[in-house]
Amino acid sequence: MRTSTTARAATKRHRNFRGEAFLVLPSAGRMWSACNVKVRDCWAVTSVTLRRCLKLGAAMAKSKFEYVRNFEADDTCLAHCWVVVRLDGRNFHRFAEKHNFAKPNDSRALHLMTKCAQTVMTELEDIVIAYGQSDEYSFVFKRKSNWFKRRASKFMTHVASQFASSYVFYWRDYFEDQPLLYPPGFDGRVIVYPNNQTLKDYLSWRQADCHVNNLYNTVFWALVQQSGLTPVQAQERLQGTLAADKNEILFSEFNINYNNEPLMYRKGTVLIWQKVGEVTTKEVKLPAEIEGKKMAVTRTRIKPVPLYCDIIGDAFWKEHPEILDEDS
Ligand code: DGT
Ligand code: MG
Ligand code: MG
Repeated sequence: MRTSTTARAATKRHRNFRGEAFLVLPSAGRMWSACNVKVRDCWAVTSVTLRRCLKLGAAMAKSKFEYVRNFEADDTCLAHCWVVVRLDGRNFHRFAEKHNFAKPNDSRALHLMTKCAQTVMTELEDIVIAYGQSDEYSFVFKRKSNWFKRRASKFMTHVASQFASSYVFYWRDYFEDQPLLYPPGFDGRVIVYPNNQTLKDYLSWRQADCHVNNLYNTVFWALVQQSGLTPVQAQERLQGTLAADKNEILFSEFNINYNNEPLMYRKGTVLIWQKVGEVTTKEVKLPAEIEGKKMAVTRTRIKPVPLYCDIIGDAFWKEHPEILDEDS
């Protein structure tokens, strides 16, 4: 193929998702695809066609429509602050009913949420810790992250879409006998915290919320499922009661010591990066006498690991100082 010297100099080689090579012509950024030419088809493309593409590109670069870019809001998160993205299931009251979630806690649903959060941490960049309970998960990006130039909309939409697609993708691994009846959705918000104390207070607030709701729900459903009260009667019975009263009802009427309830229900799930020894089997190449044999090989990887523990007190932060490290 013969092309003009200018066209050849400015033309770049790229590959598409099928691995096919393309020549990308220099034109206005978003119009590139209109001018792409497959390398293997290049013999059929005349320099006239290329020149036409270049003219179109130049025209688009100076488009009178370009000014609309200025309407895009600047949503850069303040430098050196913690960026938190919190997701919450949309109308999960209904979703839980329709999909027969166990009450008040369905361990399949909670583990699926955690699997999705692990996927988010692994696929996206710069998340140092995540915390989840009920139908929500919070993701904390490191203070000095420059991912997508710290644009809030990029953080939020990437987290929400990765989480939602994972929820559908992994559904069957956790709900073998329960088909997914309709696509779930998640809302997202971005909150910026200026220092370690406000970030720790944020996470404490979410964990305190988990505790208050779970204690209430545990007694509420015990009254309904075991004492036969209607939901309205159970609600009336619990009106005005304090935490101590609820603990007492659980213990005296249902022989339940709330402190012995599973930690995942009482504390929620914390995800942090930890070294994990992974055992894999590998075909051994050498030496010749054991060739073809499989051997167990242990490799160390860093993965988001779930912990079910208190994050309100200082002990957790003293044990894991790297999370709040200045340079994390
Ligand atoms: P929203 O967030 O305003 O769209 O509305 P919802 O319905 O998602 O309300 P929200 O987020 O305040 O509360 C979470 C709901 O999800 C709550 O009604 C109970 C339900 N849920 C979450 N996890 C479980 C579970 O493990 N078992 C059951 N039965 N329900 C759960
Ligand atoms: Mg919700
Ligand atoms: Mg919620």
